Amino acid sequence: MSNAAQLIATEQRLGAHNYKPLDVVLSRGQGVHVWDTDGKRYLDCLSAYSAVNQGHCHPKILSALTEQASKLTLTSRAFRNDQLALFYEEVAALTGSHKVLPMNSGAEAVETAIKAVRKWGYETKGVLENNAEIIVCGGNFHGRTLSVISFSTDPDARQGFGPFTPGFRVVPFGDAEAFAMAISANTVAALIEPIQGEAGVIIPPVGYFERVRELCTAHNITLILDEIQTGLGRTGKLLAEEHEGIEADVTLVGKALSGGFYPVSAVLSNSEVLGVLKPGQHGSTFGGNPLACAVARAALKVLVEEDMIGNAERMGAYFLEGLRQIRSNVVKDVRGRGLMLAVELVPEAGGARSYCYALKDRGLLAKDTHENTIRLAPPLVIEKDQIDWALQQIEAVLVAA
Ligand code: IF1
Repeated sequence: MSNAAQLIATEQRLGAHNYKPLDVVLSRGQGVHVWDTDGKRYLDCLSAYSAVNQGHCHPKILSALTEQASKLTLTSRAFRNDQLALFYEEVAALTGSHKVLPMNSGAEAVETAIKAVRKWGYETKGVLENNAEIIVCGGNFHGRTLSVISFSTDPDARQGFGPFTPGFRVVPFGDAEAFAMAISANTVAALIEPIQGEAGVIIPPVGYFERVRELCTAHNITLILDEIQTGLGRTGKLLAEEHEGIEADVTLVGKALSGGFYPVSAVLSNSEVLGVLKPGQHGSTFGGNPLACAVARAALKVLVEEDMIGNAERMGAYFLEGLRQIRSNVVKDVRGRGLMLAVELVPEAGGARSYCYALKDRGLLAKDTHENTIRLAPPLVIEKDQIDWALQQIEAVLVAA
């Protein structure tokens, strides 16, 4: 057995089988490329679900990590550390936020926001204790914790995991009138992805978010945008809300906040929402630790300094146009914003997964989602000739079909 086959067999034997990964065992990454254990190189068109927007093993983030790791890694929030304030300052200045609460995973940031808006609803809006409602959208993906899956509409994510957390109302994504109908006196917040990722890169109709923003303002509802996947340059803007011409009250970021080095997430708030949390009411052992803060500071810095956001906008438009030029019987739709792209196949194509395997054999890694969609989201440092090469591979597998 090859080394890779042995590693796969061991994973199968000892690991919980809560994933079904493509059988490629990676051992190295640099920029837009990753290498498997046999030394074969691939163009990464997933970017760890947009956590490595800055490219694999970015040298400046790496040196921030090693430098900080050799000085101080963790203090807990029982004491202060000399990186946290600087992280706050930089992330707040970049995103125009007034308050920041650091956590680790994306799901934790979502949970944090839910706790904060509920408390805000009781203390500030006057909603009766335990009656708070949060409006969410069908097809959402916000993480894997119990409260978060409580309002998932994906049977796989929910089935067998009840009882669930109450207090959520689900409305169709992109339907502002349905959103308006779901508002009650108990509505404290709306939690929405600017573009639904897991659902297959679903971009809402023009004007949807403008109307949702208006409704939230009119009814004193906190608008929480989950930018964990769409944020930090992925769509060609720092935050995807900029495409909609609106501002959220609470913004959730994670993933690329660390450039993939380390789990770092944050709740960003421009309203009084985070102000309701008092000492002892929320926290995390690792949240806001000096290593996380140093890594996040470097990850944000290179994103801006190296114009990765502008590159995402330009290269995203180029990639999308190239995908649209492909003539294939199996393509149903091509869509995207910035470098968050998707090719949806017709149902008769037999599923996107076999195409992802064909792309893998040609040296391009992409991930299928929702049976028929191939998601394409390379690191934001991708260059034109690399996209040209990717388009050749994608065209080859789609036209061979
Ligand atoms: C997995 C998808 C991506 C997210 C948004 C919160 C979180 C995520 C908008 C939670 C996480 C991930 C997790 C990953 C699969 C993945 C994903 F396919 F499910 F939809 F990215 F496209 N909000 N998304 O997209 O963040 O707690 O994971 O840090 O393996 O579950 P987390």
